[in-house]
Amino acid sequence: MVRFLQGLGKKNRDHSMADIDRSAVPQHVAVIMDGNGRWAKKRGLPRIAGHHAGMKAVKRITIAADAIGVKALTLYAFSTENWSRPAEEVDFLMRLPQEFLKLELQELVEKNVQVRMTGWREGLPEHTLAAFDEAEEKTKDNTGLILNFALNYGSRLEIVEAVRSVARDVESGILSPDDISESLFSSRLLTADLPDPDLLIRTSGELRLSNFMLWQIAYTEFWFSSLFWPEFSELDFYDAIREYQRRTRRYGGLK
Ligand code: V07
Repeated sequence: MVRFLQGLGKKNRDHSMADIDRSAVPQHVAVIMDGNGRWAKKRGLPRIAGHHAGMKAVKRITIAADAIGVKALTLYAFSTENWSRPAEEVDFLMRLPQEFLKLELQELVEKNVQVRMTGWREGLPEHTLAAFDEAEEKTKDNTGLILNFALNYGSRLEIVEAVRSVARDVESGILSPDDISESLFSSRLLTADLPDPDLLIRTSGELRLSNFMLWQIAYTEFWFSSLFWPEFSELDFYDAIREYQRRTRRYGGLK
């Protein structure tokens, strides 16, 4: 029954890209790609099969975001908390950047996409970093969509590190406490070179932030989907975009 309804829904949304207002596309969309393990369990598959299917959704949503002119897409791929998962699962996850880039890097280069990472390099395996470094190098001059992977990222630690960096400058006399402003603090975060997200999407029905961009989401619109990440389609993405546009439309008149 659920399948049947989803199928119908898709049919009805066939032209959902057509009514997106291209002059009001969110600049930065951030996504918590949740539900890969549960998607696999539902099908009697191992969790890693869910992570693999999740990679296909990464490709789909990257193309969908690029197609409507989103400037930056941040995907939460691995949190600082995810290290507590079984070693076998962590090892598999750490090979996904390589696998994804082996399949997709050429097309990303051709599509003028710039690949970036938000997170700590320390702790990531050498092979993961090497794959990412190659992608970053090959796309560094691209001027299209910024495809930003949050990898080994956690927001509280990011904030603590920013506080440390400001405190060091105060201690050494470079800064006075009166110089500390919102924009100065933002400039010490890992996301200093990105605008704050305009829209945050979380899949799989969980209604939490899970230590993701706590400072940056102060004014962000939230969109929660009950779909598991591997089944999240470009049509679902465009639903989120249209709802974002509906919510923000009145600002022009009322702000
Ligand atoms: C990962 C697939 C998507 C669902 C969420 C968890 C599993 C793509 C990447 C990736 C990362 C960096 C990069 C290129 C690709 C990735 C991890 C997990 C750790 F430069 N998907 N994906 N990285 N999953």
